[in-house]
Amino acid sequence: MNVQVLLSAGSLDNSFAGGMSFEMDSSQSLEGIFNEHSEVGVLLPTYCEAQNIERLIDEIEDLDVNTSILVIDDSSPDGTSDMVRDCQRKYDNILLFVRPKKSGLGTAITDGFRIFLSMEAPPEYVITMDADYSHNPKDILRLVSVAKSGSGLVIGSRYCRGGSTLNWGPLRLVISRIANTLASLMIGARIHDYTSGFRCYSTDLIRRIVEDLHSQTYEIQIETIRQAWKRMFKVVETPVAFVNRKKGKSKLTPNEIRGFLSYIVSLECRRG
Ligand SMILES: Nc1nc2c(ncn2[C@@H]2O[C@H](COP(=O)(O)OP(=O)(O)OP(=O)(O)O)[C@@H](O)[C@H]2O)c(=O)[nH]1
Ligand SMILES: [Mg+2]
Repeated sequence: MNVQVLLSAGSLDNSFAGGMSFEMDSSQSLEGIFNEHSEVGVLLPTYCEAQNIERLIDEIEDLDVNTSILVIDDSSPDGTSDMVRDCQRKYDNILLFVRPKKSGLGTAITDGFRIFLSMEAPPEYVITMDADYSHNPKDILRLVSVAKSGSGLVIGSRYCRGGSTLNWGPLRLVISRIANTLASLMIGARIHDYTSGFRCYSTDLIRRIVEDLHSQTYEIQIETIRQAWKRMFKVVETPVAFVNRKKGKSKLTPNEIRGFLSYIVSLECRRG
């Protein structure tokens, strides 16, 4: 059954009657229809992805899997939300959560988790992926199938055997490698790629960790692995090819890198 939602403030408890409430303020809105019994929720955080989002949604819809798509858009000035509204006229399984201003990838993912958990029947698995076409939507099926064999968290990995990055400049490669080395030293989860945003989470894992997620930006990627690892969930990798975005601009700014480094430093302080 598909359910229509149009909320601008209040708690999603009323409409979704799920296990967890999700409080919205009057500057936020949730619009669209969701598929009550989807197996896989696909969470797409967007900021200025108007050139990518429609094609990506079309390709996800073409997959042979029962999905609900949730886009978290931060009022992108390029009209990303309107593109998603166009897609909502074509498909009946897309929710759009609009926040008033750019508020960071970390909070977008955590808000998305909370919205899925507040549904009466949350999807069994949640995929997170970039909306810039760096991640191939066809890999979603493989990520889900690995998760089904008992992993709490499956990372679409660029750095394990078989994974790759295409068209990255040397600076980007160095930054990514340093971030991964630091994360590996701090967490030690025996994986190669801590910062990939292409993942499949079991809903059980999300439920267990969501209250402990406090990241504002990109550090969410390692915070989620740390929380999963601490709770002894199985964290595994499956190789993916990451293709540098062809359209739109990167949001990875020095500010974002500072957020990541201060998270790593805070982990070191807690260890010490
Ligand atoms: N809602 C929301 N989405 C964001 C924000 N920052 C980044 N995103 C989205 O998060 C995903 C990852 O951001 P990217 O800019 O692609 O970051 P990246 O993949 O590290 O960098 P490039 O691919 O090199 O541009 C994309 O879908 C972005 O649109 C934010 O503050 N809010
Ligand atoms: Mg990207």
